[in-house]
Amino acid sequence: MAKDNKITFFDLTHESGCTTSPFVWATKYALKHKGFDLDVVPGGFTGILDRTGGRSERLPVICDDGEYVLDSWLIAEYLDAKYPDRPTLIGDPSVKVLTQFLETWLWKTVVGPWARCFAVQYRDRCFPHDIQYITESRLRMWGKPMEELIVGREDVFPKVLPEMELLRGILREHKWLGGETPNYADYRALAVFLWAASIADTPPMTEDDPLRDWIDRGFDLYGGLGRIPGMSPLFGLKLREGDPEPFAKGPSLVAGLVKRNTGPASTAAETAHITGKGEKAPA
Ligand SMILES: N[C@@H](CCC(=O)N[C@@H](CS)C(=O)NCC(=O)O)C(=O)O
Repeated sequence: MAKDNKITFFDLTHESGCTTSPFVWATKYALKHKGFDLDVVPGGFTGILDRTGGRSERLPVICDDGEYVLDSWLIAEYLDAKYPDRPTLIGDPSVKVLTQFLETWLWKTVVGPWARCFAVQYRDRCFPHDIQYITESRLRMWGKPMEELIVGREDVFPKVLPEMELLRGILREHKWLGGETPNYADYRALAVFLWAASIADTPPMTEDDPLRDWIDRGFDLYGGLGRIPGMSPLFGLKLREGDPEPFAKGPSLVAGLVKRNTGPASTAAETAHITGKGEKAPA
């Protein structure tokens, strides 16, 4: 049982102190959601095995009154199982499955391209003693030197934005992925943007991106957990002529996905449109 309401949290940060890993960010939020204070063990990429007493080469790791738990998902499940009386992170098992689906999509559409766009900053913001390890390990991971990965990134940023439309569509209809209040699905998805803000030397999203509201509310949670010094702005990308529309200006998803059928009045506009008896597409 957490002593003095504190859980030891092994962080993974840049020299700025900003947490750099989406997995670690999600865990930070999970601990706060459960109402714990964090006893932070700071550090970067090298020395993880030493810091965790030989228990892990990867972070996050937590230690709850002597009990070590490794892996972000296992930590979230541990917290729900051990502290069922505190706010739930995952709850129904389907939340885990659906969140993993969402996250896999988000990593493919956003994390992958942005990791390449920000590869140089990801290295340069590391602690000096981490730079050689990150340079060599990420060359093996990504297959190219960082300076080569970022070539042409000005063409990549505008292409990523329309790909996020599915997330925008859902968050137009719901305050949080968790519904009225955030849950672990929000933290897993927000972690992508928190990670990006830890390494973005140029904003990857436009000022008026509809995701901004959810992202801002997420960064503000728990006393501004995502607002620590060293985080970079995400919004401010200037589009060039010929770049794709960054987000849908009207309804973004097939109406049937987001509209509730409450009888003919609710589907009248759509029916008029698809039967050719109306001019306009339904709002
Ligand atoms: N499945 C693990 C993945 C953890 C992981 O890969 N963490 C990375 C940070 S993104 C790490 O610790 N990397 C250390 C390294 O690259 O040496 C989890 O969900 O916690």
